[in-house]
Amino acid sequence: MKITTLSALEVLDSRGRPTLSVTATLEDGRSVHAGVPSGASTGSREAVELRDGDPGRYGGAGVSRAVGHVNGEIADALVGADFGRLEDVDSRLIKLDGTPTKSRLGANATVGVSMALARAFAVEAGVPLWRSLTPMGVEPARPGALCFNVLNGGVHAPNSLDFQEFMITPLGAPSVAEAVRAGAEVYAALKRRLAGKGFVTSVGDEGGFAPDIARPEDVLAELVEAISDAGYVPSRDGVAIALDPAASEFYRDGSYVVAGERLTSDDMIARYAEIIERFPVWSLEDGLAEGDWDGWARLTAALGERVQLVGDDVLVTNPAIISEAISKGIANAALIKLNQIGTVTETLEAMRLCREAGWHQMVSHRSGETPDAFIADLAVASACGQIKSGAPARGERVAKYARLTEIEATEPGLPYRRP
Ligand code: 2PG
Ligand code: MG
Repeated sequence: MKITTLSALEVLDSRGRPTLSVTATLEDGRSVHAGVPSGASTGSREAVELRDGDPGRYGGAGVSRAVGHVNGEIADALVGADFGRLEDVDSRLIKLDGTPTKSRLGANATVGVSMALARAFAVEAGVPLWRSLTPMGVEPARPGALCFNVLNGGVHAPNSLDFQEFMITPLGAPSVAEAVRAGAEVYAALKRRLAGKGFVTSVGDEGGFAPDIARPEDVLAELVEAISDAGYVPSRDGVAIALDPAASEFYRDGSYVVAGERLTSDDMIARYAEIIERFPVWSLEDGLAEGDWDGWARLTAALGERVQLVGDDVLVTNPAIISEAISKGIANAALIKLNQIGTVTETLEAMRLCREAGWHQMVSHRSGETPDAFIADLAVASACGQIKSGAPARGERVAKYARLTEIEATEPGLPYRRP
């Protein structure tokens, strides 16, 4: 596969911050695009998102240097070269950058190029992206766990809620289309409930409501009611709940600060045990902070049999860190975000390691998004069964659910995988 042009533009993401839009042209004139996502609650060991730091533009958040790298050095290296596989493109990018964290060219530059070129391979082969991304030996599948983030806190919303994401997962839905319907119906029921109690129903960065409720248990109680109001059963066979407290964000001086209370790792574990007892929570992401590996080991030992424990900030989609965590019994599932590692190939490698260890994987958007629905295809290709893409509302969030609905409609024979 050869490309004849490669270029990037500085465009805005869903938060109104600059990001990259990458375009490549194939030899027959067809073009492919990719939009680069951007996080707010980032892990410290993520690949480096290159920002200009020029206070005169976008308060320093411009990405013109990353854009320049795509249009210059990266285009020079890739345009006209004949690549047999995406792995060859990605290893070229990794070598060209030359740093362990992609800090020279910027992981925002490399991931945009890698995603665009993944699409170029699919277009050239005349197959959908998900088929072209499917690793050898994997049977692609529609994800049976769509995690809709219906209530936002933490750094994604300006309320007093410390936990970042309260997601509903219609695990009992028989199809993507029915899961989307359940997600939207519960979202609407939750809006009615919150409005009825006098809460504002404005939304956070991922489209979930952002009422000023401080205690996570109080939010969970509202969610359970909203699920029932919408006519579903709040359970692991009906509509269940997934949490991402994003605990690194409220870990201060060795304590977790939740609704004004200072808690130890063991207090947090006990609190989660109670939460799992009282509410239909099936998945808990970043329950403890990225640096608290001892706490994570105790959390995994205590709750790992009862609930999915997803590592995000602690693992950052990094194959080396995931391998270490697997060997140390830290978490039992990984969140998968392309821009945390910076190429599609390394992302697939992280997923392969998880599969081989019997770990689940949840493919994820970022809180800053574009309309690009790449992650929907990735979830199908990897057959991981799980995806989170924010609320069942707002264009940049629903683009991913819409893509899954489209894949389901065009390929009804694809197996439907529940975690
Ligand atoms: C997370 C993500 C996505 P961010 O913590 O899982 O929901 O947030 O992109 O801000 O890191
Ligand atoms: Mg997270």
